[in-house]
Amino acid sequence: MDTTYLNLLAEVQPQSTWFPIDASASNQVDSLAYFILVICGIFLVFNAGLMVFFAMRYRQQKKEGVAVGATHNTALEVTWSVIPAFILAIIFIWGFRGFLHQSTPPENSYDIMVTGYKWGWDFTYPNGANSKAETDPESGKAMAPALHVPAYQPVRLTLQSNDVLHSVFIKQLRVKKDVVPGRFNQMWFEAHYDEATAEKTTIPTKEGGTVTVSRNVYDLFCTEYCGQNHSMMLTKVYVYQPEDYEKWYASMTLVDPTTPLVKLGETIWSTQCKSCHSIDGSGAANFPSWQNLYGTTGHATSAGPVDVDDAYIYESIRNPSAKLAGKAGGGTYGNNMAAFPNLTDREVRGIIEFMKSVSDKAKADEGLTYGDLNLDGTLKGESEGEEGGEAGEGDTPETPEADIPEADTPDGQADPEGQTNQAANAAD
Ligand code: HEC
Ligand SMILES: [Cu+2]
Repeated sequence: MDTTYLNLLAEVQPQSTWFPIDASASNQVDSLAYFILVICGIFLVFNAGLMVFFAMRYRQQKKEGVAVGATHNTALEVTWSVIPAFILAIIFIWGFRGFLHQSTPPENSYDIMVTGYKWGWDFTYPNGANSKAETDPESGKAMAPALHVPAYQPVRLTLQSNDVLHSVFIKQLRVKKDVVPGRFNQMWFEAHYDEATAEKTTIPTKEGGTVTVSRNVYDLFCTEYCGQNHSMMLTKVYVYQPEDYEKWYASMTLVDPTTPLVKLGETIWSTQCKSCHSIDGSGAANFPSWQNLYGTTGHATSAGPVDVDDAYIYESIRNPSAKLAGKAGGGTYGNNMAAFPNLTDREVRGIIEFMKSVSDKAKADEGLTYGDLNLDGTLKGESEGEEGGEAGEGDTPETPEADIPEADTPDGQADPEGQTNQAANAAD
């Protein structure tokens, strides 16, 4: 089972014994580190040299009795106290200035909120959008959401954790900071843009076309061991030249509040769930497929048989370990899904609607499927859908199918929220 995760790992860039390239304009670490290295080198050679020299020069040659050592030499003792004290003072002042510099984000910083969770990152940009799970540009494998930043502008990250201790480490930018539950930590950097090592890539625009951008790619690590899938938190930092960052920023899809729920759910599935959950029954040996899942009665789980309804799905997403899905041949799939605390309730609602649309059992109940809807949420066969919605209510407390056609009306918002609360209450 664990080997499945190996497929999901983003790949680490080649490592080196020396400092990785310095992509930071705000970096005050390297010079001090090299200074300390040189001081240490000088004293290593000096001390070891003296030791060898004395051992040879004053080696006992004749058996003439014990030498009488000098007990004091004031000049020598003052020298070897004052010089190191002076060097230590330089290191302290240098280091402290760097520490202050690093802990004081400039006022014109570009703000990004970072939430660490088991096991991934959520980056929220000033326009309210999040970066989505992506594909590793080097290995082509799925990877946690990445951090996208502009070059030549101070970037301030505000760090918070949804669960346990994590830590953000970007070695090329020389920054590292713990991500602590219940606390907002801050860190900042300003990145260079380096044309020579930049990659060119195309990103989709909002208008449906594509645009080419160039960017530097670095690794972003979690450096606080945070549990079984700690390594899945490895992701990338993309540093764009400023005009390209604008293009990326403009392309970010803010979730349009009028997006119909099924459509919203499909988008989330294809970006965040598809790597494990199929909707056509495939891959069921490793992960439960969503095909014909919704509406199943007596569905086997680690907590006994359940009915797959809104409450069960809500709980499976918010708290996956509560009831582990059972395999067809007996046993469970194990506790192998991370919670998705960052999905909003409306997004969870959307996933539920999408799961219904890929389940015959839900269709039989409600008479309305994803295929009956236009992409903008209106019904293809208007009258047929109305009927289906009303006639199919049955004995379940939720009748969300009837709500889909309303989702794109201005007041359609109220309904999905209500539904979600119902689901949440039922899950309690
Ligand atoms: C890393 C692989 C992985 C990813 C990605 C993943 N899941 Fe899961 N999911 C699992 C596993 C394994 C199980 C079975 C164990 C359990 O019930 O927690 C499961 C179970 C479920 C179940 C219960 C299924 C059943 O048959 O009872 C739901 C619902 C679910 N996941 C929703 C989601 C949603 C929504 C997403 C995306 C936002 C998602 N999962 C992403 C691995 C994954
Ligand atoms: Cu972590």
